[in-house]
Amino acid sequence: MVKSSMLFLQIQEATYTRLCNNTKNILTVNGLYPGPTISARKGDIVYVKVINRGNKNITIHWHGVNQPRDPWSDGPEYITQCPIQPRANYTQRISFTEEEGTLWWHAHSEFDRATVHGAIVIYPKLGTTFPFRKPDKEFTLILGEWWNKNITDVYQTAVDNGGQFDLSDANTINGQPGDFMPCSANDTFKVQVEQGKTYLLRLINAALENSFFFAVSGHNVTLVGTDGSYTKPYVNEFVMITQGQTMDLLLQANQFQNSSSPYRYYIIAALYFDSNVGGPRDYNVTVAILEYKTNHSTPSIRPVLTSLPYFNDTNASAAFASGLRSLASSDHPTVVPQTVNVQMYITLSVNEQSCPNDSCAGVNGTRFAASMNNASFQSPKSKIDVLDAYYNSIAGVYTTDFPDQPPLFFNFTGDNIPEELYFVDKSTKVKVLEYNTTVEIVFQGTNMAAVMHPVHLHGHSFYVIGRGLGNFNNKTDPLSYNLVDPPFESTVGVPMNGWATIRFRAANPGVWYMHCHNEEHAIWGMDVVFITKNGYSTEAKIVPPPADKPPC
Ligand SMILES: [Cu+2]
Repeated sequence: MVKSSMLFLQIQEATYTRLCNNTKNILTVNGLYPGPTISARKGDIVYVKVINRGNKNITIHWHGVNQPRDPWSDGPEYITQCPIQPRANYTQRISFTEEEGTLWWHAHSEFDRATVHGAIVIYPKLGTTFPFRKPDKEFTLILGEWWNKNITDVYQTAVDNGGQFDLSDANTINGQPGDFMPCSANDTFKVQVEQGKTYLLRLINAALENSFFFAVSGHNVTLVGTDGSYTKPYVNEFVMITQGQTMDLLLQANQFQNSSSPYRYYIIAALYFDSNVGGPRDYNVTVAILEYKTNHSTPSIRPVLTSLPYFNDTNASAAFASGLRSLASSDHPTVVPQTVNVQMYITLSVNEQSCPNDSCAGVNGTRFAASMNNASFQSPKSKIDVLDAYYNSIAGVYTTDFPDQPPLFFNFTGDNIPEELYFVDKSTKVKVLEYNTTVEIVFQGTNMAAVMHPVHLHGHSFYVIGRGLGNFNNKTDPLSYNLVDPPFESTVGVPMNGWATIRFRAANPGVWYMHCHNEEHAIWGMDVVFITKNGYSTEAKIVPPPADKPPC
C-alpha cells in the first residue's frame, strides 16, 4: 500500500543576520534557513504544493529522487518546467521508489539554492530496517555558504559582466558559520550526545561553489550510504563530499571515557579545491560542536579540533573515493549493467565567449562559458521548456546532435590546449536514448580550468565503476573497473585532470538534466539533457502532464 501525503512549501522572504551586522532578506521556504526536512518511507508518495510568495520566479528539485516516468515534477527551470511565478503555485509529486537514506531538495533556478534548500530523509519501509544496527538518534548536517550580498545580485552581476561569481563570505553548517567566524560563536550549531550511543549523521553538501573535507574531531565516522543508497560500512577519519552529494555516516560516541576526558569536539568542514588554476576561494573553515552530556561546569573549554587534509590534497580525496562500495546485499542488490549499448566519452571544460570590445570580466575581457564535449548548453531561448517541446513535438527548441565524443582528441590534461577549443558557441543539444538501453559515460576532466567537476544526473542513479587521474586510457583503464559492488550515486566528483566512468540503464522515460553541480559551471553551460524515449508497455511510458504545470 503506497502511503501518500501532502506538504506545503511556501517560498517567502525572511530576515536573517550572519557575520556581525549583515542583516538581509533572503528567500526561504516557510521562513526557515535551511528549509524544512521532508521525511518519508521508501515507497511513499509525497505531494508538495510549492507556493511562491516571493518576489521572483523559482523552481524546486528533489535531488537524487529518480521520479520514475514523471519528469514533470523534477524541477530544473526551462528543462522540465517553466518557473513558478510570484503568487503562483505548483503541486509536485515526489515518488520514493528506490531511494533510502538521505537526499535533499533545492531551488533549481538561478542562484536561489544558496538559501532555498533542505533535507529529504527516507526511512526503510515499515517492517524493514536499516542494514546496520538502529542508531540511537540522528542529526542532519547541511553544508552551505553565506553571502553578505543579495544572492540575486551575485547572480545577475556575474551573468551581466561575464566574470566569475562572487565568492561566499562564509561556509556554513546548518546555516551557521560557526566559532571561527566573526560574531558567529553564540549561534554555532551544537549536537548533544551520550557516551556509548550511536548516531546517524545525515550529511548534505548544498554549497554552490565548494566541495568539503569533513570530520568529527577525535572520532572516526563510518560511511553507510551515499546519495540515498547504502554502502558497505567504510570507516574513515574524514570524508570528502562534493557539491550535490549526500552521505549517511555512523558516529560512535565513544570518546568520553571518564570525567577528565574532553567532552566537546568540533565537527569541521573545510574547502577541498584541487586546482592548477589557483584563484581565490572561500577558505573559511566552518564548525559545529559535538558535546557529550556531562556534569562538567566549564563550558568555556575549547573543543577538540582535528586537522583535515590540506585544501588541495588530491591524493587524500582520491584515496577516500576509492574505498566506496555499494552494499550489494540480497535486500539491497547491486545490478551493474554488464554490457553497454551506448558508449559516451564526455570532456568537461571551462571556455570563453567573445565579448564586444573585450569588455567582459572573464579572461582577457571575454565572457566565461563552460561545456561538455565543447557544446556549451543554453536553456531554450524561446522560454519553453525542453520537456514541453519534446512531449508536444514542438520543433526548433533543441537539436538532438549532442556528440558521443569530443570534437578533437588531444592530451586533455596537458599544457597545450588547441586554441580552437578556447571559444565555444551556445546551443541546446540533447542526447536521445532508446528505452532500456545501457549507457556508459567516461567523463574526462580537461586542463581547461582544471578543477574537480561534480556531475549530477537527474532521473537516475548510476554506478561509478572507475576513476583515475590523467587521460582515460580505453585499453588499460577498463581493466580496473569495479562491476561487482561499485557505489550507486547520482553525483560523481570527476577528479581534477582525471576521469570517472559511470554506467546506468535508461529505463526512466522522460527528459533528464545532467550538469556540473558547481553552480557557476552549470550556469556557464556545463550541462546536457538526456531524453529517454518511451518503451512499448504503458509502464514504460512517461505519465501525462499535471494540469497545473506553470506557464511560461
Ligand atoms: Cu564543474
